[in-house]
Amino acid sequence: MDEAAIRKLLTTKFLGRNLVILDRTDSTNSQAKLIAAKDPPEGTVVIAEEQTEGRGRLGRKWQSPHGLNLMFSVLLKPPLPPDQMGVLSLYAGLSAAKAIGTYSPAIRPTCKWPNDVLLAGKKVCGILSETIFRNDRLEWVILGIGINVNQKDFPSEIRTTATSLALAIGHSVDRHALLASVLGELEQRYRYLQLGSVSTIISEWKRASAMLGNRIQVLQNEVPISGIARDIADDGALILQSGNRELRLLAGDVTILEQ
Ligand code: BT5
Repeated sequence: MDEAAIRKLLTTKFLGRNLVILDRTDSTNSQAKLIAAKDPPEGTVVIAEEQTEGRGRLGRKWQSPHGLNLMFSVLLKPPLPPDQMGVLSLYAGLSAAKAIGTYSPAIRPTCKWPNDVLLAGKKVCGILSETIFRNDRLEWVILGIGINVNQKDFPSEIRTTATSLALAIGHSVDRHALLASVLGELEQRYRYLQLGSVSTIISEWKRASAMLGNRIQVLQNEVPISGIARDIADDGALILQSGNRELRLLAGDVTILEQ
């Protein structure tokens, strides 16, 4: 990634104005956490060409070869109460989905609760949102975003579930432009977080979602719960109707059973 090329394309005021570009690192989220301790400007972005310990949720791995995809972390300080942290993954996924969707009218990226963006049912982007609290106050949010951009072949464990933007549209994509576009989409929606107007983000997320109204299965601590995905609450919780019970789920892995 070339810093000058990114700067030329950036339309943002603060997001990505301080850029840290690394060739090979453990995890951009871990690096962002170290940088957070040094009082960086809000909107600092850490990018890597390769991660040796790229992370998903619950200690899972994020796999990506060198130089083909986008892996970056954004440092933000949204004035959100601790019980609304669930909105952050939705906010980041929605912004990534909007940027990905500009590449072709033939593709329609959809958001899957809580942290995925799908293209034709396969994962093209994952979000890892982490927080740093000091004295019970939210100090930093680290939004880690991984997007499969130009990768054409995937390791066997994820071959049937992963896809890339290049695979979906049939040609490679300039990663600098996609990064600038995701940062633009994030910044555009950031004021809703600043104003505490999370419902605006949730409404937009719901319109971009592929799962509301559908029968799904949610895996929580290895326990499967199935039901109809009814709604997303203002704290980002999934409202699942399971039999005659309505459950509020704060985390889990969703499989869409019927659309
Ligand atoms: C995620 O976790 O999807 C969050 C991924 C966040 C990655 C970014 S990259 C920049 C920043 N730095 C980091 O260290 N992380 C963030 P989760 O929902 O738990 O999904 C993880 C699962 O997705 C794995 O267990 C695999 O099954 C699958 N997976 C791994 N790599 C993938 C890929 N490149 N594309 C699609 N699926 C993948």
